[in-house]
Amino acid sequence: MSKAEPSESIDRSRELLQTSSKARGIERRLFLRQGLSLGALTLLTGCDVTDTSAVQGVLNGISRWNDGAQAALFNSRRLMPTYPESKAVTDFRYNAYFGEDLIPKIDPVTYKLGLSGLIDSRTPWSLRELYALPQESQVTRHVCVEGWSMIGKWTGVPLRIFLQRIGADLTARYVGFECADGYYSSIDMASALHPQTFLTCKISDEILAPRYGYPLKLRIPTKLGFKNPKWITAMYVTNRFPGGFWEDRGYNWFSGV
Ligand SMILES: Nc1nc2c(c(=O)[nH]1)N[C@H]1C(S)=C(S)[C@@H](COP(=O)(O)O)O[C@H]1N2
Ligand SMILES: [Mo]
Repeated sequence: MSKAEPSESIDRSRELLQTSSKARGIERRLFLRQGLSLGALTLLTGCDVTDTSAVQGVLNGISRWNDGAQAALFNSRRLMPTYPESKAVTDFRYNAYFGEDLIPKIDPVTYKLGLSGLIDSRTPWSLRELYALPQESQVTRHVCVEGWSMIGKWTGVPLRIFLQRIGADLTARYVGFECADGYYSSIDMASALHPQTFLTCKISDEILAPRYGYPLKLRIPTKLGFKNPKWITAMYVTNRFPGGFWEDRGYNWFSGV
Protein backbone atom coordinates (compact mmCIF):
# COMPACT_ATOMS: atom_id res chain seq x y z
CA MET A 1 0.00 0.00 0.00
CA SER A 2 2.86 2.37 0.77
CA LYS A 3 3.95 2.22 -2.91
CA ALA A 4 0.74 4.01 -3.87
CA GLU A 5 1.32 6.85 -1.44
CA PRO A 6 2.02 10.28 -2.88
CA SER A 7 4.73 10.53 -0.27
CA GLU A 8 5.40 14.24 -0.30
CA SER A 9 1.84 15.32 0.46
CA ILE A 10 1.58 12.58 3.03
CA ASP A 11 4.71 13.74 4.79
CA ARG A 12 3.27 17.25 4.74
CA SER A 13 -0.04 16.14 6.18
CA ARG A 14 1.69 14.00 8.80
CA GLU A 15 3.47 17.17 9.78
CA LEU A 16 0.21 19.08 9.91
CA LEU A 17 -1.38 16.40 12.01
CA GLN A 18 1.55 16.41 14.41
CA THR A 19 1.87 20.11 14.93
CA SER A 20 0.37 22.63 17.33
CA SER A 21 -2.10 21.54 19.96
CA LYS A 22 -2.32 18.36 21.98
CA ALA A 23 -5.43 17.58 19.93
CA ARG A 24 -3.19 17.14 16.90
CA GLY A 25 -1.27 14.44 18.76
CA ILE A 26 -4.52 12.74 19.57
CA GLU A 27 -5.61 12.71 15.95
CA ARG A 28 -2.37 11.04 15.02
CA ARG A 29 -2.65 8.44 17.75
CA LEU A 30 -6.19 7.76 16.62
CA PHE A 31 -4.81 6.96 13.18
CA LEU A 32 -2.14 4.66 14.50
CA ARG A 33 -4.46 2.86 16.88
CA GLN A 34 -6.91 2.18 14.14
CA GLY A 35 -4.12 0.95 11.91
CA LEU A 36 -4.78 3.47 9.16
CA SER A 37 -2.06 5.32 7.34
CA LEU A 38 -2.80 8.60 5.63
CA GLY A 39 -2.07 6.80 2.36
CA ALA A 40 -4.73 4.21 3.12
CA LEU A 41 -7.13 6.99 4.02
CA THR A 42 -6.46 8.72 0.68
CA LEU A 43 -7.13 5.50 -1.19
CA LEU A 44 -10.28 4.82 0.81
CA THR A 45 -11.82 8.24 0.61
CA GLY A 46 -10.14 10.06 -2.24
CA CYS A 47 -10.09 13.12 -0.01
CA ASP A 48 -7.22 15.57 0.10
CA VAL A 49 -5.27 14.50 3.15
CA THR A 50 -3.46 17.81 3.28
CA ASP A 51 -6.81 19.34 4.26
CA THR A 52 -6.80 18.55 7.97
CA SER A 53 -10.45 19.44 8.51
CA ALA A 54 -11.51 17.02 5.76
CA VAL A 55 -9.26 14.37 7.31
CA GLN A 56 -10.75 15.08 10.73
CA GLY A 57 -14.26 14.75 9.29
CA VAL A 58 -13.45 11.35 7.83
CA LEU A 59 -11.74 10.26 11.05
CA ASN A 60 -14.77 11.30 13.08
CA GLY A 61 -16.96 9.31 10.72
CA ILE A 62 -14.76 6.24 11.04
CA SER A 63 -14.64 6.64 14.80
CA ARG A 64 -18.44 6.86 15.09
CA TRP A 65 -18.79 3.83 12.81
CA ASN A 66 -16.29 2.04 15.05
CA ASP A 67 -18.46 2.94 18.12
CA GLY A 68 -21.38 1.10 16.54
CA ALA A 69 -19.23 -1.94 15.72
CA GLN A 70 -17.81 -2.07 19.25
CA ALA A 71 -21.26 -1.66 20.80
CA ALA A 72 -22.57 -4.52 18.65
CA LEU A 73 -19.66 -6.75 19.71
CA PHE A 74 -19.89 -5.81 23.40
CA ASN A 75 -20.91 -8.79 25.49
CA SER A 76 -22.53 -7.43 28.64
CA ARG A 77 -21.99 -10.74 30.44
CA ARG A 78 -18.31 -11.19 29.64
CA LEU A 79 -16.21 -10.32 32.67
CA MET A 80 -12.82 -8.65 32.53
CA PRO A 81 -10.02 -10.57 34.28
CA THR A 82 -9.76 -10.12 38.04
CA TYR A 83 -6.57 -10.58 40.06
CA PRO A 84 -5.58 -11.63 43.56
CA GLU A 85 -5.51 -8.70 46.00
CA SER A 86 -1.74 -9.11 46.32
CA LYS A 87 -1.43 -7.87 42.72
CA ALA A 88 -3.22 -4.57 43.44
CA VAL A 89 -0.92 -1.55 43.46
CA THR A 90 -1.45 0.71 46.47
CA ASP A 91 0.65 3.63 45.17
CA PHE A 92 -1.54 4.04 42.09
CA ARG A 93 -0.42 6.36 39.30
CA TYR A 94 -2.14 9.75 39.11
CA ASN A 95 -3.42 11.03 35.79
CA ALA A 96 -5.62 13.94 34.72
CA TYR A 97 -5.48 16.68 32.13
CA PHE A 98 -3.76 18.89 34.74
CA GLY A 99 -1.12 18.49 37.44
CA GLU A 100 -1.56 17.48 41.06
CA ASP A 101 -1.50 21.12 42.18
CA LEU A 102 -4.95 21.68 40.60
CA ILE A 103 -6.79 18.68 42.07
CA PRO A 104 -10.36 19.71 42.99
CA LYS A 105 -11.05 20.05 46.72
CA ILE A 106 -14.49 18.73 47.53
CA ASP A 107 -16.19 19.43 50.86
CA PRO A 108 -17.74 16.18 52.12
CA VAL A 109 -20.33 18.08 54.17
CA THR A 110 -21.85 20.03 51.31
CA TYR A 111 -21.16 17.48 48.55
CA LYS A 112 -24.19 16.12 46.69
CA LEU A 113 -24.30 13.91 43.63
CA GLY A 114 -26.72 15.65 41.24
CA LEU A 115 -29.08 13.49 39.17
CA SER A 116 -30.97 14.47 36.05
CA GLY A 117 -32.51 13.21 32.84
CA LEU A 118 -34.51 9.99 32.48
CA ILE A 119 -34.54 9.15 36.21
CA ASP A 120 -37.62 8.89 38.48
CA SER A 121 -35.96 10.09 41.72
CA ARG A 122 -33.75 13.05 40.90
CA THR A 123 -33.07 14.11 44.49
CA PRO A 124 -29.33 14.72 44.92
CA TRP A 125 -27.45 12.15 47.03
CA SER A 126 -25.23 13.02 49.99
CA LEU A 127 -22.03 11.11 50.72
CA ARG A 128 -23.60 9.50 53.76
CA GLU A 129 -26.36 8.09 51.54
CA LEU A 130 -23.90 6.92 48.89
CA TYR A 131 -21.75 5.16 51.53
CA ALA A 132 -24.85 3.32 52.79
CA LEU A 133 -25.37 1.59 49.42
CA PRO A 134 -24.31 -2.08 49.13
CA GLN A 135 -20.55 -2.15 48.51
CA GLU A 136 -18.54 -4.58 46.37
CA SER A 137 -14.84 -4.72 45.53
CA GLN A 138 -12.97 -5.49 42.35
CA VAL A 139 -9.28 -6.05 41.58
CA THR A 140 -8.98 -5.17 37.91
CA ARG A 141 -6.59 -3.62 35.42
CA HIS A 142 -6.88 0.05 34.52
CA VAL A 143 -5.61 0.67 30.97
CA CYS A 144 -4.65 4.22 29.99
CA VAL A 145 -4.59 5.14 26.30
CA GLU A 146 -1.25 6.88 26.92
CA GLY A 147 0.42 3.48 27.18
CA TRP A 148 0.44 2.35 30.80
CA SER A 149 -1.73 0.02 32.82
CA MET A 150 -2.00 -0.87 36.50
CA ILE A 151 -3.96 -3.27 38.65
CA GLY A 152 -5.91 -1.71 41.51
CA LYS A 153 -8.59 -2.54 44.02
CA TRP A 154 -11.70 -0.35 43.99
CA THR A 155 -14.78 -0.56 46.21
CA GLY A 156 -18.21 0.86 45.58
CA VAL A 157 -21.74 0.19 44.45
CA PRO A 158 -22.37 -1.56 41.13
CA LEU A 159 -23.75 1.19 38.88
CA ARG A 160 -26.56 -1.17 37.83
CA ILE A 161 -27.83 -1.29 41.43
CA PHE A 162 -27.65 2.49 41.78
CA LEU A 163 -29.45 3.04 38.46
CA GLN A 164 -32.21 0.69 39.58
CA ARG A 165 -32.41 2.40 42.99
CA ILE A 166 -32.99 5.85 41.48
CA GLY A 167 -35.48 4.57 38.93
CA ALA A 168 -33.36 5.27 35.86
CA ASP A 169 -34.81 4.36 32.47
CA LEU A 170 -32.65 1.32 31.73
CA THR A 171 -33.81 1.31 28.10
CA ALA A 172 -32.25 4.76 27.53
CA ARG A 173 -29.07 4.88 25.46
CA TYR A 174 -26.52 6.76 27.55
CA VAL A 175 -25.36 7.54 31.07
CA GLY A 176 -23.38 10.77 31.36
CA PHE A 177 -21.11 12.11 34.11
CA GLU A 178 -19.95 15.60 35.07
CA CYS A 179 -16.94 16.27 37.25
CA ALA A 180 -15.69 18.98 39.59
CA ASP A 181 -12.74 19.76 37.27
CA GLY A 182 -14.95 20.45 34.25
CA TYR A 183 -14.26 16.98 32.85
CA TYR A 184 -17.20 14.99 31.50
CA SER A 185 -17.72 11.60 29.91
CA SER A 186 -20.48 9.20 28.98
CA ILE A 187 -21.08 5.51 28.40
CA ASP A 188 -23.63 3.34 26.62
CA MET A 189 -26.36 1.74 28.79
CA ALA A 190 -25.12 -1.84 28.15
CA SER A 191 -21.70 -0.87 29.58
CA ALA A 192 -23.37 1.00 32.47
CA LEU A 193 -25.26 -2.19 33.42
CA HIS A 194 -22.17 -4.42 33.13
CA PRO A 195 -21.60 -6.24 36.46
CA GLN A 196 -18.06 -4.77 36.85
CA THR A 197 -19.10 -1.13 36.33
CA PHE A 198 -18.99 0.49 39.79
CA LEU A 199 -19.49 3.92 41.31
CA THR A 200 -16.56 3.82 43.71
CA CYS A 201 -15.68 5.63 46.92
CA LYS A 202 -12.55 3.64 47.82
CA ILE A 203 -9.25 2.52 46.36
CA SER A 204 -6.95 0.04 48.18
CA ASP A 205 -9.62 -0.24 50.95
CA GLU A 206 -9.29 3.48 51.77
CA ILE A 207 -11.55 6.42 50.97
CA LEU A 208 -10.36 7.79 47.61
CA ALA A 209 -7.49 10.22 48.07
CA PRO A 210 -8.21 13.58 46.39
CA ARG A 211 -5.94 12.70 43.44
CA TYR A 212 -7.86 9.49 42.76
CA GLY A 213 -11.21 11.28 42.45
CA TYR A 214 -12.57 11.95 45.95
CA PRO A 215 -15.38 11.45 46.69
CA LEU A 216 -16.69 9.54 43.67
CA LYS A 217 -15.08 7.83 40.68
CA LEU A 218 -16.57 5.61 38.01
CA ARG A 219 -14.63 2.36 37.73
CA ILE A 220 -15.36 0.64 34.43
CA PRO A 221 -12.72 -1.99 33.57
CA THR A 222 -14.30 -2.75 30.17
CA LYS A 223 -13.22 0.72 28.99
CA LEU A 224 -10.02 2.76 28.72
CA GLY A 225 -8.89 4.91 31.65
CA PHE A 226 -10.24 8.20 30.33
CA LYS A 227 -13.78 6.72 30.48
CA ASN A 228 -13.36 6.37 34.27
CA PRO A 229 -14.33 9.88 35.42
CA LYS A 230 -13.09 11.08 38.82
CA TRP A 231 -14.53 13.82 41.13
CA ILE A 232 -18.03 13.06 39.81
CA THR A 233 -20.55 15.71 40.79
CA ALA A 234 -23.50 14.81 38.55
CA MET A 235 -24.91 11.90 36.62
CA TYR A 236 -27.68 11.85 34.02
CA VAL A 237 -29.50 9.39 31.78
CA THR A 238 -30.32 10.41 28.24
CA ASN A 239 -31.02 9.32 24.67
CA ARG A 240 -29.04 12.26 23.29
CA PHE A 241 -25.37 11.49 22.56
CA PRO A 242 -23.43 13.28 25.31
CA GLY A 243 -19.79 12.93 24.14
CA GLY A 244 -16.95 13.58 26.55
CA PHE A 245 -13.90 15.73 27.28
CA TRP A 246 -11.36 13.63 25.36
CA GLU A 247 -14.05 12.04 23.17
CA ASP A 248 -14.89 15.49 21.77
CA ARG A 249 -11.18 16.01 21.10
CA GLY A 250 -10.78 12.98 18.85
CA TYR A 251 -10.60 9.96 21.13
CA ASN A 252 -12.88 7.11 20.11
CA TRP A 253 -16.08 7.38 22.20
CA PHE A 254 -16.77 3.67 22.90
CA SER A 255 -13.12 2.93 23.75
CA GLY A 256 -13.53 -0.66 24.89
CA VAL A 257 -10.41 -2.30 26.35
N1 LIG B 1 -12.50 14.22 36.20
C1 LIG B 1 -11.51 13.60 35.55
N2 LIG B 1 -11.52 12.26 35.48
C2 LIG B 1 -10.53 11.60 34.84
C3 LIG B 1 -9.47 12.29 34.20
C4 LIG B 1 -9.47 13.71 34.30
O1 LIG B 1 -8.57 14.41 33.79
N3 LIG B 1 -10.51 14.32 34.99
N4 LIG B 1 -8.47 11.58 33.55
C5 LIG B 1 -8.79 10.22 33.12
C6 LIG B 1 -7.63 9.43 32.73
S1 LIG B 1 -6.95 9.77 31.20
C7 LIG B 1 -7.14 8.40 33.49
S2 LIG B 1 -5.90 7.39 32.93
C8 LIG B 1 -7.66 8.15 34.85
C9 LIG B 1 -6.54 8.19 35.87
O2 LIG B 1 -7.02 7.83 37.14
P1 LIG B 1 -5.99 7.73 38.36
O3 LIG B 1 -5.43 9.11 38.59
O4 LIG B 1 -6.80 7.24 39.51
O5 LIG B 1 -4.92 6.76 37.93
O6 LIG B 1 -8.65 9.10 35.22
C10 LIG B 1 -9.53 9.46 34.21
N5 LIG B 1 -10.59 10.25 34.80
MO1 LIG C 1 -5.79 7.86 30.69
